[in-house]
Amino acid sequence: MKPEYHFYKADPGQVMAELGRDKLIEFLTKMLLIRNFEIRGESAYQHGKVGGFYHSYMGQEAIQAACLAAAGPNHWFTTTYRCHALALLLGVTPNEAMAELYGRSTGNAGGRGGSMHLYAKQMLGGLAIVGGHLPIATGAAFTIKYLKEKNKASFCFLGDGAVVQGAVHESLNLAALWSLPCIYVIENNQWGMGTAVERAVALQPIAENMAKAYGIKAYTVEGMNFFDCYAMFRDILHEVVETSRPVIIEAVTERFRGHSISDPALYRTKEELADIMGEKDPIQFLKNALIEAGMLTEEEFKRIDSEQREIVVAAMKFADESPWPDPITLEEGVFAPEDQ
Ligand SMILES: Cc1ncc(C[n+]2csc(CCOP(=O)(O)OP(=O)(O)O)c2C)c(N)n1
Repeated sequence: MKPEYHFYKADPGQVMAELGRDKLIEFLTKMLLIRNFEIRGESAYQHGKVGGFYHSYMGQEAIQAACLAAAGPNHWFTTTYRCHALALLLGVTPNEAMAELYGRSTGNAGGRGGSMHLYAKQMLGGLAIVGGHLPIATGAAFTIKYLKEKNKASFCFLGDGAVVQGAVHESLNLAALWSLPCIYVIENNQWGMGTAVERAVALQPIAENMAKAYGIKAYTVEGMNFFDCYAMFRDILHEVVETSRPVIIEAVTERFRGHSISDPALYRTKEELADIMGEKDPIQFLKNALIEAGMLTEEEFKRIDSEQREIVVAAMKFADESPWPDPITLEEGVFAPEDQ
């Protein structure tokens, strides 16, 4: 059973008026790029083109898309191994991202990092140790404060499974003690691998309860609702840069796939999935709202979707035709003191 959430709600009409049609279509397009990237990336994996792990962001697109729509890219960002969307939103091209999944030298990390380790100028990772990126995000918030940078925050996305990890609590404690402009976003997709959140986290709602322990504010939002996420990120960013106090957000969402591509997710029923992937789908939700508001037609939606599919298909071709990293470069980019 879901806990009693106190959701941050927005007026969709107000958000539509504020963002305007062009921006809304721009972010719907980005969400469709992410969706198509994940669908085709998975199929490339099934065809043996992608090695390692594959964690799909399908179902969660509204959260990071709305964050970027509200805050823009001029901040620090960190996330987990479920990192394709954030990289694409921060300007990594589909070609670079796909080539990284394929392990090619033209990839975003030269083919060394693979699916879990994408980067951008403002994105410190794509980091695979659960909870291990919170100290990095907190450190980024420290630099903002130390350098007295204005209108800048450190956004840190983590999963519900990470909140019981020690590094998470040490980070929150320091951020609260030192008043750091860090925005911790728990993307609660209900599962940490195959473990349901209520079997892993003792006190729920998560953010509301955790925040009390550190004397900071918490916000909870419906993570599949682009409008609510946008308004919340806009307001919180304003508050955080004014006060330099950290904040915890819980974005309640669903992942469409298993934990990773090798997880058939047998712990969920077909009915549950159909419910999540129907009208609750964040892309369908935004599409329906825009059609209802007269800002989009079904034909336009289909055209945008197929354009994004073509971009991703071209990225797969680019990746497939790209060279493997030269073995001579193996030691490049590796940090190790020379005399040891
Ligand atoms: C320190 C550490 N422990 C365990 C793992 C193995 N592991 C990888 S993902 C994961 C579950 C994390 O779930 P959650 O934080 O809810 O994120 P989600 O995958 O749902 O996005 C675990 C236990 C790991 N990578 N790092």
